[in-house]
Amino acid sequence: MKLGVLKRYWDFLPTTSNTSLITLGEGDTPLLRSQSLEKELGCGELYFKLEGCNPTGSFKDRGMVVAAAKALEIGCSAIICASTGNTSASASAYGALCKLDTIVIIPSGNIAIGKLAQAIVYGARIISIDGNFDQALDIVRALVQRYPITLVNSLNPHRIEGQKTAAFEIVDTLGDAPDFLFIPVGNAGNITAYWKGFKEYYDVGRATRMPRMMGFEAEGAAPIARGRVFPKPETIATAIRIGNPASWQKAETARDESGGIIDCVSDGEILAAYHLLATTEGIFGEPASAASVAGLIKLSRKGMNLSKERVTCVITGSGLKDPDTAVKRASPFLESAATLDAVEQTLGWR
Ligand code: AN7
Repeated sequence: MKLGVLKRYWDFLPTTSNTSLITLGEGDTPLLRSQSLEKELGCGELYFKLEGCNPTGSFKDRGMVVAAAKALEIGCSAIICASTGNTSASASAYGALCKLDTIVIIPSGNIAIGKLAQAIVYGARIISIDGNFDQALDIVRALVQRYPITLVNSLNPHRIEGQKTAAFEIVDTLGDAPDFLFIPVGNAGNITAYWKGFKEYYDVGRATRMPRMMGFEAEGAAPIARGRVFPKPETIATAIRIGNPASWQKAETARDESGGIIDCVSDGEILAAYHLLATTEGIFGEPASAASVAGLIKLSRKGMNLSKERVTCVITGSGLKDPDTAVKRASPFLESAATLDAVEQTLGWR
């Protein structure tokens, strides 16, 4: 049975005797050994942490379960977030579970259809703004100053607490921390959370080392990599279409303390990695998730030697969230009359 993040890591989380043990079955996601890229790139060991296997299809559930439990604990009856999609899907699900009024503010036209479907079906109040994620987050930050409503973006420290459990799981599964962790970066909460998790496990002796944190933004939305705000971020990976990340400084700290980097990858590199992951490993991550793999491919092509290293790539969300990107990029269908003969001919088998 799935324990859920709160029960499994209770002692490492900001829990009290008044914290409800809610769960939708988040956490305990697969860590898969690569079947092809590992050899192709010459990695010592390569693993994928499949966060798309969480209940709403992304890593956000780990943090949201803690944020929702803490909102319940203080008697708050409403939660709010800005989102590029996955946070809104997760907030809506846990909001429904906890009977909280859930408000999500999303950038119009730039959220994958599956994520929007989730917020709709879970019953959130959805406000689509004519602006981007950064503007939505500014509005949400102002609203929570004025009204008694809990912010459930990763500015809420309980989100980070919950998300750090993914690092715990990697160490629990491998027996120690990997040498490198490759991870997509958008609002920079997740890289912050992983680093916190790896440090905490190291501090209590559950790991003998800590990984280098290798964060990757999209080239058109690369504020940390480029060292400047992107007022008009653009990328096909709408989940990480963020120009002024809330956890900017913390992500730099994770990078610097770990001896890692925060770099960026182009949309072309993201899509190539997205297809490669699906066609060679059987893993369907969403475009933003593929930024971690695109980053690994980029560094390996530049000559980085990983032959003695243990590498983990975080696949942050499910590819099913964004069917439009999948279908748009597909090669044209083969068309055929509805007969056995015609299909055989179309296949070139007769
Ligand atoms: C699949 O849902 O920001 O660096 O509002 O959905 O912690 O922001 C999503 C981010 C990576 C980046 N992969 O994580 C949101 C949102 C996927 C994501 C990220 C997101 P952060």
